[in-house]
Amino acid sequence: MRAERFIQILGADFFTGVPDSALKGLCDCLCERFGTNNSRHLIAANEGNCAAAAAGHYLSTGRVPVVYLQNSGEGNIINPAASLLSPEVYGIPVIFVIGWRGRPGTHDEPQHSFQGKKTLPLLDTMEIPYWIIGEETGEEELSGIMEEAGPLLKNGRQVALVVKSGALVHEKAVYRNGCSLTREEAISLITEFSGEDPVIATTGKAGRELFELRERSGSGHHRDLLTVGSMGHCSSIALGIAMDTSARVWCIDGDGALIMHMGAMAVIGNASPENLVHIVINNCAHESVGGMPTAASSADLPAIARACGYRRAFSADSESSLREVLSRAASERELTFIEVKAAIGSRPDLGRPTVPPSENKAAFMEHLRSLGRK
Ligand SMILES: Cc1ncc(C[n+]2csc(CCOP(=O)(O)OP(=O)(O)O)c2C)c(N)n1
Repeated sequence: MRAERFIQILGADFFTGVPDSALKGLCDCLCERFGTNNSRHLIAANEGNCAAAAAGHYLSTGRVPVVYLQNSGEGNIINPAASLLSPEVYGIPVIFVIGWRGRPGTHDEPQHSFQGKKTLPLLDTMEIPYWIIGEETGEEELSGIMEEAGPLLKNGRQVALVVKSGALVHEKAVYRNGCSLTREEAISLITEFSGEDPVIATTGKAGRELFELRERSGSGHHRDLLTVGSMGHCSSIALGIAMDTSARVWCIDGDGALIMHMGAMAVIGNASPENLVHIVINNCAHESVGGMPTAASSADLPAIARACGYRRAFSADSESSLREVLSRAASERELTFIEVKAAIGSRPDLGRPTVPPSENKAAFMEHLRSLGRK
């Protein structure tokens, strides 16, 4: 179905979400039609924030909002769904549109397969009725679903449309930001300076690029934890490691992920491990799922880091400036934040990690042991 028609049939005037590759057609259509971060369309920090913003919209307009998310974000909506939206609390109607990665019977990455199996059972547990939308779902069928959903929404219930990959189509949007350094070039430079130190990469293509760089150089994968899922948490994983390990720990974050759980920065700054280097590849986009904008374009990330207690915070936008700050980070021991202003994009032939997460974990732990504890 055309995403445009899907939006019309839902009949909402407010959409908020975190972008998803399975919902790319819908995300591109919303960005093109409404822009972002205004009263019609908000790309929020995380899916829980979307549920809350949707509640705000309902409270002020009485109109039913739409929250879109990848099923990875289901966990993030559980708390507001249970303690804010629930008919047993405020009873706020919301239409969830959930991209279904890891759908049973299809092949997907390990971080999606368990969540894929639990997508519908979680909705059952939350007493949220759902309908499945596939390529075969026509406009009439969707209109029928919305008619069925109407009385539930009127009674302050939430409903979900669980969307199979590619069911909603739209012309592919291209997102640009004027930067030239690529994420892959930045990661390659980081590995020049990180040597044998552990590297924690964020969810999405950053980890895939790191994996391929190590493949190409034949240097093995034992230094790297790829954080294939758990978006927004790589800096907290790095914090947990840095507090125990004597080696310098390099965290390669993304701006979308950083913003998703930005509260971690306050805790990292407060704990201030002297051996942590927190690098954010800032392309102002959720590049891994299509390039839709994040809120980073209006945020001064190094200033936020400094305000949170990071001892040093830098910004680099070229190979030479990045080299300079990486060399400082590698030679001094102080909690350091580095923003790398990067282009939106990646190689079309970028592969996926061929080492399963369990093997990655075992080799990584062995490597950490060899580096010694604090
Ligand atoms: C909780 C959760 N929500 C959404 C996703 C889908 N997702 C995977 S990567 C990604 C974009 C990450 O953006 P950013 O951190 O800026 O890194 P970039 O892709 O730009 O390198 C998203 C939204 C996810 N994996 N988990």
